[in-house]
Amino acid sequence: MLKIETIQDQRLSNWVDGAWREPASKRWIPSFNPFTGQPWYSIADSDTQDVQFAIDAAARASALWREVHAIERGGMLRRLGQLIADNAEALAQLEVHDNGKLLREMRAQIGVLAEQFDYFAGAADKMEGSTIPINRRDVLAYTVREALGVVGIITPWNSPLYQLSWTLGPALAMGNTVVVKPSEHTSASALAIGELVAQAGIPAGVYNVVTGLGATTGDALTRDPRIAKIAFTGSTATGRKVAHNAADHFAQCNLELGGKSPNCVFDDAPFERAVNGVVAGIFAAGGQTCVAGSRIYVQKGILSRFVDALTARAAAIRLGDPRAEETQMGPVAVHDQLHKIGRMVKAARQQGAQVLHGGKQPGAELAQGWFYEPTLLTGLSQDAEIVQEEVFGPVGVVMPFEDEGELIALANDTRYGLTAGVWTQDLDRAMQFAKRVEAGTIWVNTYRAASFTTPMGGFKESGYGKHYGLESMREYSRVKSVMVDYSRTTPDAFVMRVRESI
Ligand code: TXE
Repeated sequence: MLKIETIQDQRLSNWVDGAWREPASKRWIPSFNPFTGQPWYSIADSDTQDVQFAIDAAARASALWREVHAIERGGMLRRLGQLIADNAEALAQLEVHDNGKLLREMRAQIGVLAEQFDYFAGAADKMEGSTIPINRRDVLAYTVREALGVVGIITPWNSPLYQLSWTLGPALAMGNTVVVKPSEHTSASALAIGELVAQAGIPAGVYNVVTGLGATTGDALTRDPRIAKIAFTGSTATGRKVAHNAADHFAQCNLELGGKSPNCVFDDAPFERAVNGVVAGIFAAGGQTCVAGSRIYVQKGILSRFVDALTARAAAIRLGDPRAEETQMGPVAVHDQLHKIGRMVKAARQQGAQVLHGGKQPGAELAQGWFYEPTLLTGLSQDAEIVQEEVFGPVGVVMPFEDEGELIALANDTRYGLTAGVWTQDLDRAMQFAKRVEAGTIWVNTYRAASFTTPMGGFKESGYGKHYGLESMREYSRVKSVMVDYSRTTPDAFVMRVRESI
């Protein structure tokens, strides 16, 4: 399997039909290590021909893979999970070099990914259909769930393996084949999985990776009529383009897009837990997560005490080498993203934001990497850009609220609807929040809790479709109804009537 030592300064080709394939385009794109700010390997800049070549392979393999018995498919996926566990350290190192995630966070995450493949392996042979009573003797009506065909997977740079796996598990378990277009900033781990897929005994062509830019490689993937479904994780703006392209050939979409999630603290919240939850909500992974709790609403009775505690915690966060055990926050994964954060904070300042902590890049010893300080702002109105738009960096905005009614209106005052958190000891209040806030996941006295057994996915402009759980097995399958007439008589009056009406 690819390892950091073997890919350093190398050109990585596409992984198609079970082997490395040089791109027909003959073009390459450098990929950067955000901690050093230096390029460290190149990926193929695939053109339409390269994408079509991968889809050809996936379409051919589709006919075979859907016929492999679900129990056998499950067995192969279980082996893939085991191989991921066996190679956890190498995969973790790849991700850390590619996007600056903390090494210890990646080690934990990859352990969970292995379990996740095991879960979907187990689900492969459990997607039962139903038998349906109908108004006719000796006719059996039943449903089966079958594979969709070729699924296109487009992933972003913030959690590349994680966001690949939440589609890959259910898509393969249901008998689909895939063509993956990882982010041009972080393609190594998706390519590395190619070799593990082969080692797991999964046939060539079931898993394919074409790398390249979104506007060319990604666009070509979403336009191909042989793609039955696109699973896209990324920005809302790109998600809209993907959905338009998919509509042209009636492909389904699963869109996991941006967020501007509210994390809301009532006066009666368990104080320390709420402080921890709010800090982790916005600063985990340097705020580069779709579920970041970037709007922090605090009830007026505890506002100043809570803000003091939060500011002290933000100030204590240790930035540094993502590989070091003591580091609590690594660099921003993508250089343009660093500029975006700086620009949005500057605009917020011009709109009157008070900076409680951070608000700039750190100096001296971290200057070579793409770092931004953990930042807390306050004093902004609800319509400020930074309150309404996703920063995708370590920037939280603290805002006061009076009562439950006002809070729910503020929490819902956003075009996004991915997640929301509430901290209170009042059960009725928590349940009202869960009922009235428009978000795909609600967290009560916790934040960021996620499990591959529980469906996750946004509302509103955060997208549609679900990851995780049996819900995601349904997401990558279609229902077929079958009616079998086993009567020995000529069609009765009922059937004739129905036939005439069709
Ligand atoms: O995302 P894009 P980017 C948000 C976040 C960030 C912003 C931009 O706010 O600042 O998006 O990040 C591919 N057709 N999120 O530019 O452009 C692209 O190559 C088909 C939130 O990285 O959405 C990459 O593989 N594909 C998000 C993927 O889409 C296209 C995570 C995501 O890229 C394409 C990431 C096109 N026309 C960013 N254009 C989250 N909420 O998790 C691009 N791509």
